[in-house]
Amino acid sequence: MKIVKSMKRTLRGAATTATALALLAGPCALPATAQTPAPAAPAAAEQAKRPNVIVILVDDMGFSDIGPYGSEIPTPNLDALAANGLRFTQFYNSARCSPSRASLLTGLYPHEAGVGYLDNVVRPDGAGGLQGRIADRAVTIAEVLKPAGYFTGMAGKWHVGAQHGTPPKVVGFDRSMFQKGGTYFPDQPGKGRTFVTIDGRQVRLDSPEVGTGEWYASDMLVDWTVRFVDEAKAAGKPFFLYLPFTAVHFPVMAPAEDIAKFKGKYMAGWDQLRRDRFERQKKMGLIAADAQLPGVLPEAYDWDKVPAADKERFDTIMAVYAAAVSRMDKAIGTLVADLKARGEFDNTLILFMSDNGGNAESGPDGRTGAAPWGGKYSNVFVGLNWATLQNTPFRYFKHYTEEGGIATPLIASWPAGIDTKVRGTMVREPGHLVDVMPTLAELAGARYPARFDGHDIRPMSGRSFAGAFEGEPLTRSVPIFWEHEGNKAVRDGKWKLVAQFGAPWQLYDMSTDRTETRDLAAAHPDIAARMAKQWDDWAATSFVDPWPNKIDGGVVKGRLEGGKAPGPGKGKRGKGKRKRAAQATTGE
Ligand SMILES: [Ca+2]
Repeated sequence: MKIVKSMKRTLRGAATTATALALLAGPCALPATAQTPAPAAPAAAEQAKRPNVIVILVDDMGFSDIGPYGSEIPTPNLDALAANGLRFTQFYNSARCSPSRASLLTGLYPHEAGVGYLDNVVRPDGAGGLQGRIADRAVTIAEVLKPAGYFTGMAGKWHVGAQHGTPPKVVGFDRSMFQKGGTYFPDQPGKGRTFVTIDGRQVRLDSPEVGTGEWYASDMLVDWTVRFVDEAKAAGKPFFLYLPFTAVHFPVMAPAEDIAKFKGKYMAGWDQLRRDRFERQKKMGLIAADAQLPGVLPEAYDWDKVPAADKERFDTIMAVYAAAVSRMDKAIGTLVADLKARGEFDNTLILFMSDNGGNAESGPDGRTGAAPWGGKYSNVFVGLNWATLQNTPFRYFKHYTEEGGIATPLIASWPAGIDTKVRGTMVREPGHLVDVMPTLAELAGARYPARFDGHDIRPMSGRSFAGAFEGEPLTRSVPIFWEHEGNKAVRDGKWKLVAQFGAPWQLYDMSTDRTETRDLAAAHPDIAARMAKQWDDWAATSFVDPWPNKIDGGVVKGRLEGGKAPGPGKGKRGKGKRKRAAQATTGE
């Protein structure tokens, strides 16, 4: 705790000065050249106590898919981390894979970081918000912590511009092992899936160098992470490790014996299971007792009207997904056990998050591909109905800026650093991925630079949440912003303004209506106008260009509706490489 207090003196103590505001807040208020204060060098004894950090990012997992957030899927290892750490009730991502990852890694909003869309989309003129790579005006957490003496490593899905010049090796990671998203097994077929990249070197996916035997990705990635822990210890350094899991992105896969454990458990149907999750969330205090569960979209199916054979198909789809969540939790248990065996668990800050909400792509029917579903040749997409369950109690999905698209669990575990008086409690102030950089820079005693590698660096857009570890209230001087595919939102205190592409703004009072059921835009036009201007000003200064066309994000009418059964295995993934944002449909 000494180190936290020491850093707080130097960083938060300066928060009343203009320069420190650039460090802790201000996405666009100050020029990129604003000088940020360097914290005083911690004393040697305090240096030794700086935490190790492991940032775990799960892919396409909904808000309520783990036990601490109301799931029926057993996740005992995450339960334990939450019970002894902190749960954030209003933490946000940026609605989609690449944008969220860029934001998490840089402490900037996606467009500021150069990755306002998936990293295969690059604007011809290059320098704005769609560069398909981490922009020169950004630095990664690895680049900030490494000069402070940290060992840096990552294992998992990268998805922020390896093909455009920013693989992990180039942006501060001492060691890296990355692969295409959705890679679960060593001999899984698929374009771009035949190799992994280890420290910049392409290695066959089924090479023993990647993992031995018929590995499953969650286990294999934890093995790599623990290897990096050992390398850091051998070097006598604290570590920053980034663990972006394959799980639970499409094509969802899991070992057959795990899928078998969940078969039949989803025959209760999405409607009942959603109500069950909602009741658990209210009971645990995650959601207000008087919260309203929003109605489902008109594209969703009424479970009671689904034919029996289709119910079995849907049950299997969700069993595959539940198995993938369960195995991800089991792998986290292995990670925790290995950290404990090395005496490193107590002083390791573990953060657990999802990069976007549950995914409705493929519409209400979902997809299955070749049997056995969940096996290496299959192509399971959960679809809109199960995604609605996954995002309980919120509406909409990955791609969208309603709460279902952007709300993520955040679990923080750090036995040596989180005060005993707050362990097991919930942090209720809003936060965003942009807050991770300032938090880690503070705890590591690292300096966020004003210039790096010959370029001016934008001030961080977030603020540290380290105070929460001591039970301090968290304040925020500027709103939180979103834009993805023309879907947009602003969160300013208790108010949230949100709109889908081409639709009018809606206004919600999140203090009384977190589930966005009562639009107050007409009742408070002054507040809506003020926040719309906040968004416009932010977009104008944050490289956010107007988006050209509507993307459905999986909210489409299914084939089952109207009496026609879904196909046995519409095996095709989303359309191939998109060269232009205007052609984009679905993707990682
Ligand atoms: Ca994702």
